Amino acid sequence: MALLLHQIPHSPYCLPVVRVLESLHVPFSIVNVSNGDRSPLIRLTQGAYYQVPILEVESETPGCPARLVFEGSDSCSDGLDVARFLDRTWGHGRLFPAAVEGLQGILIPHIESELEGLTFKLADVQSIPSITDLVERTLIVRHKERRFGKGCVEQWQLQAPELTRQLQRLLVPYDQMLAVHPFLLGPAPVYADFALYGVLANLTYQNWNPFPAGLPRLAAWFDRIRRFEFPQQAP
Ligand SMILES: N[C@@H](CCC(=O)N[C@@H](CS)C(=O)NCC(=O)O)C(=O)O
Repeated sequence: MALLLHQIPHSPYCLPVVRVLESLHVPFSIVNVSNGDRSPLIRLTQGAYYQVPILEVESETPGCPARLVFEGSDSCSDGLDVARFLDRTWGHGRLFPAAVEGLQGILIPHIESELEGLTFKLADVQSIPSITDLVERTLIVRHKERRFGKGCVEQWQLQAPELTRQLQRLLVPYDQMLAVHPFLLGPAPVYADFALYGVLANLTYQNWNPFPAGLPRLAAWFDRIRRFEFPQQAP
């Protein structure tokens, strides 16, 4: 089954998908999307979606159209359509084990809202000024300002030390969880680990920011999750 991932390389929602596919030994190809121009995604989904990630799963039956998987495509109420598709198709239930479904239902929204709400600002203040294409940079700033108000990127720059302190505080419980297990909820990673990897890999992408200080178990876990491979299972 040929698999294409439409992504933005530093996106906190795409980094987990790449890491999950690698750790499950699933071959895939990547199409990088411009952050400032979502028109290829709009065309691909015939107007249904403009965000990333989007998975394009080519059918093995000649003439059958490719299947597209993105938030909302499978009507998952938690927005985890892509992650749950990966789990059903290649994960053998290891990303969403029934025993920790409730815990993940609390953890993943915390990671994708509370943590991501700080990490994306710290990443943006590093990444946006480094975009060399004037039009792309201006469109991204405009997109941010429409949502967060004029001058928001400059404000986040000034607030960066305080945002970093808030992030460190929010990460303390994650560091504590790792005192008892090598991964957040047990001996092997579940999707919450990959979601947390996504926000921290976005924060530290291309050394934009250092890994948050004072969290030694989390730092050791980050090293483990970025190299983790699931044992191969018979299809
Ligand atoms: N729950 C979705 C989240 C997707 C998402 O928020 N994607 C971001 C990537 S950084 C995006 O494309 N944002 C652009 C926008 O909202 O305009 C998923 O996990 O697939």
